[in-house]
Amino acid sequence: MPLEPSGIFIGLGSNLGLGSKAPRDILLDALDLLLQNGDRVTTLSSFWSTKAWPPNRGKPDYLNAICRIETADEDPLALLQRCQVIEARMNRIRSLNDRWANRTLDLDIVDYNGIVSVNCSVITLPHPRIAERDFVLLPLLEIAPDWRHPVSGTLGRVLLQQLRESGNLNDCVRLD
Ligand code: A4P
Ligand code: MG
Repeated sequence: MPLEPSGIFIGLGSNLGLGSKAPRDILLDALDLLLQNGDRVTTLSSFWSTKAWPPNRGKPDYLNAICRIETADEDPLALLQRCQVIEARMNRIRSLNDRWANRTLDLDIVDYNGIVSVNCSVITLPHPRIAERDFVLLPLLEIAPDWRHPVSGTLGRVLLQQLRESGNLNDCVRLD
């Protein structure tokens, strides 16, 4: 049975300030810039303070959130490009030698209306590591409690429970 389109969800993350801006200011600016691009933010999760993954590498904690948006177009690639322009405006620097480098802003398209595009070189939908990440699932389930993984059809809350049972939790604290 085909899944109902689930909406467009963007993951926001930051573990590095920019000048006088703290990660929280950067995420708020990013939401503003999404709006200025015509991407209407309809729902925003809480902000979560999360331990950097992979663990034990001395990286600062992240601030993570998820928003649901509505776009004027129906084009995931165009959305990715808009997200990358926003990342660049926040001085996102991609490190060549550290895959998990600290970053001022990471915008990931977590789910685009349930589209599945596995192993595409430019964009992978849904984002490939959702099921392993409580820092994605926790805020996502806040705003979409009945969300299902577009590939497996498994409920997000079941994926979270599986993470709990495997002991692979990341220490996430919901902020007010
Ligand atoms: N790309 C492909 N598919 C997508 C998509 N669905 N959304 C491409 C966004 N981008 C997508 O991304 C690498 C390439 O993936 C891009 O060229 C894009 O075209 P990137 O943003 O340059 O690099 P990245 O962010 O390091 O990669 P990725 O895969 O987004 O990394 P992750 O898996 O998000 O890991 N710990 C905590 N606590 N919180 C975090 O948010 N984030 C990361 C980044 C590591 N540890 C973390 C967190
Ligand atoms: Mg990214």
